Order: sequence, then structure tokens, then C-alpha cells
Amino acid sequence: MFEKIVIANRGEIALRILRACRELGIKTVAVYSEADRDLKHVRLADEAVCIGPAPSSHSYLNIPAIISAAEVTDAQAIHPGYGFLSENADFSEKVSQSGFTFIGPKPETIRMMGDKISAKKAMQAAGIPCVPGNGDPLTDDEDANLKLGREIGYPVIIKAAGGGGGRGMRTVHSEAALLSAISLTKAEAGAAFNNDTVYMEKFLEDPRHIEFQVLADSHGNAIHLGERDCSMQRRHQKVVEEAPAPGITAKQRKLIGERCAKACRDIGYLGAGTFEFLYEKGEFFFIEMNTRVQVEHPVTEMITGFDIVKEQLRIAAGEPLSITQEQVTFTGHAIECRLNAEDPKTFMPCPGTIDQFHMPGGPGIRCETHIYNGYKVPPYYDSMIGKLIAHGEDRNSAIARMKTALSEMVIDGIKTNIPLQQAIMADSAFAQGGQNIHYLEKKLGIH
Ligand code: MV4
Repeated sequence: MFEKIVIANRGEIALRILRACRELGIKTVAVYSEADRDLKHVRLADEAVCIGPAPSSHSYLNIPAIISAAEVTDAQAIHPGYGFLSENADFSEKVSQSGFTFIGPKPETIRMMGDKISAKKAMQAAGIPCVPGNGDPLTDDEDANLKLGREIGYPVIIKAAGGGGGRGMRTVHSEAALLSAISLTKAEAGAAFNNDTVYMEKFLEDPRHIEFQVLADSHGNAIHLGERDCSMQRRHQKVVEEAPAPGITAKQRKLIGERCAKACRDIGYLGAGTFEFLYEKGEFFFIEMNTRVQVEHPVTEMITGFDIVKEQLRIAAGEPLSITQEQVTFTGHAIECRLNAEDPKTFMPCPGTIDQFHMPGGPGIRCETHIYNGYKVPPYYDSMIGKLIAHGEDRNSAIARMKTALSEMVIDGIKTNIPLQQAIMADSAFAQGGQNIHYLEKKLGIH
């Protein structure tokens, strides 16, 4: 196992990684920006290195500064967390070239999944069900594009190979609109991603977002930890996630989960990963693969009793997976509410000083946050300040525990989305479960 690693992130995930390191006896190096001297994990880490000014482009995205921090502290590996450099293939490559271990997949895997066309091709080849549409780059042959649109059937969606997470896509509802939509998406993609390659898929109108968690080691073992439903989202930002996904049967879970694990073995995947699917009318359609630990990993941990971050560290150190697929069991139901420093009505970020913080507790409650009394939420980064996770024997029990925990939680001094989360937990359609990706925006009156 590593003796010392650098945590190349901030906030709640940096604290989560630090805790996993403590359990495994690994020393930690926090790297922080000038705005983040007072972060909780910076105080708890064995060592801390300031890597630059507040804007992330000068600190958390500054590759040479992070690698220098590993050099001066004599660390062996770098954990990128989520966001920032976590899915940057060049970063992972430079980390390895500098003699450190990148805690994540190989650079070529990150690169393959970063390109949505090569990701889809690889998954099609590995037997993962994909959205209808061949996934080939569109050429400037207008007749061929019109023919493909007719074959797939309208509505279709034009997606940029360099996009993902909701960036660089345009839906097309009729043949009359196809060619101009392709030109527009190509132009935007070229400007945004420096890559104007686009492809065409069937547009699924009312899908749910269901994703499978996988883990793969360097000894050829790969397992799945079941699925999460992340359909409660606003403008591509997830708000509530849960596991298992309501209505998904054990048979579906085994079928799709085992295909994901097999795909990992086929492509030589290493570490933790997530297969994102759209789920509509009982069928799964692959859209993207995430090569990082995800914000919502705790709901999977709660129902499996398994520590995903500790496993990332073990895998990166060359150890085999600590459990087999047969040892993975699913117990009860877990729900995560993301806690954001934002106005619950306008969604405007709301940085500032936290005057009072009271953390909820009780059976099945887990609070992942770096905030404390007097902590100042800086304006430079994502507004997520923590996550509240409730586990119960079934979905209703998890919701009941979440409602109690939200009512106990006090965060004074800044506005938070706690009132929004309380409204979602009290919503009768949410109580039914299985709402699609458009439900929350419709409830909020966004069209
Ligand atoms: C789609 C789709 C419908 N049909 N692809 C948005 C984020 C990116 N990961 C893929 N996205 C979508 N791809 C086809 N063929 C609808 C979305 C989509 C979406 C997906 C997941 C979660 C929220 C979403 C919100 C709007 C659109």
C-alpha cells in the first residue's frame, strides 16, 4: 500500500479521501488554493501545500503545481477526486511520467471515454446496449445524413464527440431541421471543444438516468455494485440520487451489471467507473462512461456496505479487489440529497460565512461535508457544500429518515437548497419513485 498520497481536490470529497487514507494508514498531502487555507481537510492532513491563487485555473487545474507538490512531499500517488483534473487524460499521463501513480484508469482509457464516439464504439463492441444510431462521425454528405435521420426516425439528437454531461448537443424533430442543426452543432462543438466531430442518435423523450457502478483491478477482476437512479436533476446538475433504482428488478441488475463488468475486463479498465444509461420503456441504452469516483458514490456504499474510495486506493496500489461479485449484496435503500450554497428559488450561488451548523444524525444517516461553524464558503468553486445520505430498510424508510435529518439540519448565515430538498422529499410523485429526467424541471416550472 502507498505510504503517502496527494489529494488533488477540495471540499467534501477531499475530506472523504482523507478519511479513507486514515483507515488504510496512508499519510495525506492536501493541496489547496489561497482561498482554501481554512478547509477542514487541510487542517486534518499530515502535510499541506498551497498550489496557487483562488481561481481553479491557477490552482486545482494547475498540473505542474500539483505534480511539484507530490515531488516536494515525496508522495507516491495522486487522487484526483471528481471534477477538476479527474478525467483529464493528459494529467494522468503526466502524473505517471513524473513517477507517481494516478489513482484512476489508464490515460488511454480516460481518452477513449472522453471521446463519446470512441466510448460508444467500445461499448457496442463489448455487448453493452447503446442508443439506436451507429455512432459514426457525420460527414458533410447531406444526402447520407438525411438518409441516416430517416433510418433512425425522428426525433434524433446531434451530439458532439467532445461533449458530454449535457454540453454540445441539439435535438432535431423533423427532417426539415436536420442539416442546419448539424452545421450549428458542428460549429459550436469546434469552438467549445476544439473538435467539430458530431454523431447522430435516436432522441429518447422521457428517459430515466440510471448508472451502474463498477470496480476493476489490475489482475483482470471486475465487479459491479448495482445501479443508482439520478433522474432528479436540474440543468444537468443532479439534485437527488438513490440506490437501488425504483422498479429495476434483480434480473435486470444482474444482466446489465454483469455486462458492464465484462466490458471492463474487455477494455482493461482499472479502478472505479460508472456506466451511464438512459432507461426508457424497460430498456437500457448506454450514453457515457465516467472514469472517476462520483459525487453520488455513497448511496451505493450504503446499500452494499462497501467502501469505494478505499477500493480505489487498493486497486491503484496493485492489490486485487477485496470482494468477488458473489459477495456483493444489496440491503435496503439509500437516498442522497446534495446540499448547495444557493438560493432555493433562483438557484443563484450564495457564498458567505456559516454562522451556525448543526449536523443531523440518527440511524441510517450519513453527512458528508467539510463545513463547520465559522467556515466561509468561497465564491470561486462549485456551490455544493455537502451531501446528506439516508439509508433505510426500504425506500419509504429512507425518505422518512431523510425528512427527519433535513428538518434537524441547521446551516445559518448563507442560503441553501435545504427547502428545495424538503419539498422534493414531500412530493407525492417523488414518493412513487421512478420519475424521468424532466420531472424536477417541470415541477419547478422550467420548460
Ligand atoms: C440523450 C437524451 C435523449 N436521447 N441522448 C444529457 C447529458 C448527457 N450525458 C447525455 N444527455 C442526454 N442524452 C439521447 N439519445 C437526453 C439527455 C439528457 C439528460 C440525460 C441524463 C440526465 C439528464 C438529462 C437532461 C437532459 C437531456
